[in-house]
Order: sequence, then structure tokens, then C-alpha cells
Amino acid sequence: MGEVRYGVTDPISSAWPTKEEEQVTELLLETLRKEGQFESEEESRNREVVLGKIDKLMKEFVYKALLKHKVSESLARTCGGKIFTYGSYRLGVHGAGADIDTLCVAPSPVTREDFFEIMVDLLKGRSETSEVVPVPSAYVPVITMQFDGIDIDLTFATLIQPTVPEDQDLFDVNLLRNLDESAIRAINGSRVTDEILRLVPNIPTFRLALRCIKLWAKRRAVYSNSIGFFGGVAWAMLVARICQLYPNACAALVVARFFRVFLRWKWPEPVLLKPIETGNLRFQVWNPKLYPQHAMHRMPIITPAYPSMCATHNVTQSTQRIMMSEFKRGLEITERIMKNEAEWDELFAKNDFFRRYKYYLQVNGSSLDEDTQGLLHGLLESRVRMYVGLLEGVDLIVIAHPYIKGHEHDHTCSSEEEVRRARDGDMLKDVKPSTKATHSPGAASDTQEKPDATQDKHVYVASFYIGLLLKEKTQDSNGKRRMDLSNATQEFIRKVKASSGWDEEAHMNISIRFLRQSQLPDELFGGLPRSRLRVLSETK
Ligand code: 3AT
Ligand code: MN
Ligand code: MN
Repeated sequence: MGEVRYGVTDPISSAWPTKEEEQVTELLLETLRKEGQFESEEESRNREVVLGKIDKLMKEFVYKALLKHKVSESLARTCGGKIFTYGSYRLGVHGAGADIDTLCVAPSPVTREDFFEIMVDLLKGRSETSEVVPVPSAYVPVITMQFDGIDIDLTFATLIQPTVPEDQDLFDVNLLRNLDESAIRAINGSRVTDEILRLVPNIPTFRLALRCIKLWAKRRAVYSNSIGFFGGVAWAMLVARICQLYPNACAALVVARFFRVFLRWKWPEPVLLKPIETGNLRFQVWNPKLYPQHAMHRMPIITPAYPSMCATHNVTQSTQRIMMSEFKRGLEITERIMKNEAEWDELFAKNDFFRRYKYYLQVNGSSLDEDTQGLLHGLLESRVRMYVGLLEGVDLIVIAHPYIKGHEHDHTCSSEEEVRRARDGDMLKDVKPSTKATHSPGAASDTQEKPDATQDKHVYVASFYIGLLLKEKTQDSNGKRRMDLSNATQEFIRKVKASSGWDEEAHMNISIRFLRQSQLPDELFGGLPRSRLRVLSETK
């Protein structure tokens, strides 16, 4: 067999695994099983059944849409329509309960409007579906739903051709010609995942190593593209690159080398799985020499399908430092694991974000109804990294560390004062939750003669946290430590309120609190009493 070179350089080592390395890989597999990272065979079969049904619905939709466009019935029957999957399911690394990311491809002249009309109706008409939600205005327009209990994301693209046959693939760059941006983004979700799989030498090894890295990244709170860390596609490309550099290694060694290679990586040198295609279409391709904003990417990881883009443009100075220190920890632990001096569990230990810092910022986004809150949560999640960027410019701050998830709350308030406090991130511990029908006696205030349950107001609050690492013993001329966060904070609030998703009319509100570690709400510590935690954090 001839040597196949995967990637943009020769391998670092083509050694085959030793007995010991294979045993450590076996232990990794066991640990991931124990952690519930694999779905049952039944669930897996159910997914295939569901995909089969959606494929049929897709063909029915194409047929109906073509009739609407005055195509004859006999011809419309032959025009096909096909679904493709992408995301974790397509990569074969999804956990139990993960969604199936599905791309629906139709022939011309079927339009996206048809999709959001006719396909939505078809889906709603099925007894297996629930929560069918069309989101036509998303960056990648999508229908989200549950089908037989499985979360499904449906994206859509029309190809400029009269039929989409069963053997249609999406490799040919010319398919992208004359498509609009949304269609290209939708198709590229699938093209990128397929390319990644094509570019790794051993798919089962890649999958096991990627499952390990995904679990590690989630536990260490560095898994989130929108907050400024890496998302699923970026982690997949990093693991794929290691698989190329160690084409015959087993999964355990791939994981260990992952930490070594990316800890030593000369960022901002890009991580590539193949040479960047410049193509002869009009799309912008990642090129730091040509585009100044590309030259600012700190840890560029470049998607392999034309038009190549940077999947990690959100990384900031702080998130880079945090990820690098996690790589260091990962290297130290996996070196011991490979020598049988440590267990995989140690790699997957939960992060100590809420104990690590002395000071935190709590960003509270609140509103008065559930739908608005859903939008506000997403808006804040995509804006927190802007605050991080502004805080990085504050003199005393070394690291502004954003937590990857917002904490969502739903308070029932019986006075304006409570509404105000809830909106400011106060957990309202002293207020008992009241039911809708009867006013809870505990919440009845002495000063109000007749508390009126109908006046209860629901307040929804999403709290995002940023940990602050400050310079040690920095003093100004008066010998005092001073830190002024007000400019950064006001600028951030101004920018959030200027965002397109901000809706003052819908009573969106944003407020920010500066908290000492001891003032963080108990819920962040999974029920452990605060007093004990205080001791823990002080003895560190
Ligand atoms: P899960 O197993 O589902 O948690 P995943 O990697 O499948 O992991 P998602 O389902 O969230 O993650 O996303 C699948 C792909 O969809 C990844 C990316 O190509 C695309 N995608 C997701 N969110 C966005 C977004 N906000 N903008 C652009 N593309 C996105
Ligand atoms: Mn997914
Ligand atoms: Mn998804």
C-alpha cells in the first residue's frame, strides 16, 4: 500500500500503537461509556427511522412545491429532493439526546419561502412532531422541532438544477455558483463535516478521540464558540489534525498528542487540514495577508471546504490564555495516564470556575415573558465576549474569564421592588415562589392588606458570569488599588442596546453587578453550603 499523506505536512510519527497504548485506549472507551457518552442501540435505530421519515417528507414537499410552481404532476414526481446530515450526528460523535442536524436540498425552482410554508405544514401535520418552530430570519435559516422525541434542526438549500437525485453529493464547488449566502452557509455545514471525515486516516480512532476532547472541553468550560472558546466544528478539526500527524496512533495517544501539539503550537499560525483552495468563484476565503480582520485571529482553525473560513474568530486574549492553560493541564494529566499513573476521570474533572477568582461580574438580562427571554438569552450569549474584550483593556485586569453558559431564572414577584431586585440578579431567596391561583401565605406582606395574586409578575433573568484575575499589588501614586470598570461597562451596555435583537418595547433590561466570590449565589455550587466553600477557596 502506498503512503497516503493526509494534511499539509508529513506525519510526525507513523508508529503503530503499543499493547500498553491500546489498553489505555480501552480504558478511555470504558470511561466514556460510564459517563453516558454513547446512546443505546434502540435510540440509534430510532434516529435512522426518523431520518427515513424526514427524507420521505422532504420528497413530498418538493413534489408539492413544484406543483405550486406549475410543474406537471408527472414531471414533479421525478425531481427528487434529498436530506444530508452534518454536526455531531454526521461525525458520529453525538451523545444520547443530541439533535440531528439535517440539511434539506431541493431542485429549482423550489424556494426557501416554500420550505417555510409547505414543509412546516407537512411537519405540523404529523403526529410524531411537536414544537415545530420556523426561524427563517436566523443566520442559517432553520426549522427546529422534535420528531419522535428527537431534536431536529432542519436547514435548507435549493440547487440550481432541475432534479436532486438520490446519488447527489455536495462536493462540487460549482454547485455554489449563484447561490445566496444563506444557501451557501447551509450547504457548507454539510460540506465541512464531510471533508473532515475524508481528511482523517482512521475514522473510528478520530471519533473516539473527539468524543474524549468534547467531554473534556465541556467539563473544563471551554466549549462554546459564541462565548469566545471553540465550538464543535473547531474541536473536530483540531482532533482531525492530530490524526493526520499520527496516522496510525490509537485514540489515547491522539488525545495525549493533541495537548502536546496545541500547547506548543505557534499561534496565530493557522491549523489547516488541507491547503486553502482559492477557487474561481467570488467568495471570500480566509487570508490574513489580504484581510486585516483575518490577521487579528489569535488561534485560527480553518474549515477545509471551499470557501474556507476561520471557525474561531471569536477567541480573545483571555479565552486564548484560558484554553492554553487547559491544554497544559491536559498534557500533564494525559502524560500520567499514558504511564498508567492516573485515570481518565481526572482529565474530565469539572472546572472550578466559581471558586477560582476573587471577583466576578454578573451580567443580568431580564424580561417579562418567556419568548422575549429566549431571544435575550441568545443575544447576551453572543455579546458577552464583547464585554470580555473591553475588560481586557482595563489596566488592572489580567484575565476576564467568561463562563460558557448563562443561568436562567424565573421569579414570581409581588411588588415592583421585587421586580427590580430580580432584574438586578438578586436571587430573592427570602421570597417564596407563589403559585398562580393562590397567593402563598409566606409572601404576603404585612403592610399590604389584600395581596392580589393577579398582580404577580413573572420576571425572567439570564445571568452570565465573568471571572476577573487582577494584577497583583498594583498601586497608583497614592498607594491605592484602583480599578474603574465603568467605562467598559457602559460601553458594553450601550453596544448591547444598539444590537439588532434588542427590544426595549418588549421590556428587555440589562444590569451588571460586581461581586466578590463570597457573594456568588449558592446555586452555582450545587447545594454545598457557602461557608464551607469560603474556607475551601481561602485555603487554596
Ligand atoms: P451537539 O452534539 O448537537 O451538541 P453539534 O456539533 O452537532 O453538537 P450543533 O447542533 O449546535 O452542534 O451545530 C451543528 C452545526 O451547525 C455546527 C455548525 O456548523 C452549525 N451551527 C450551529 N450553530 C451555528 C451558528 N450559530 N451559526 C452558524 N452555524 C452554526
Ligand atoms: Mn448537533
Ligand atoms: Mn443543531
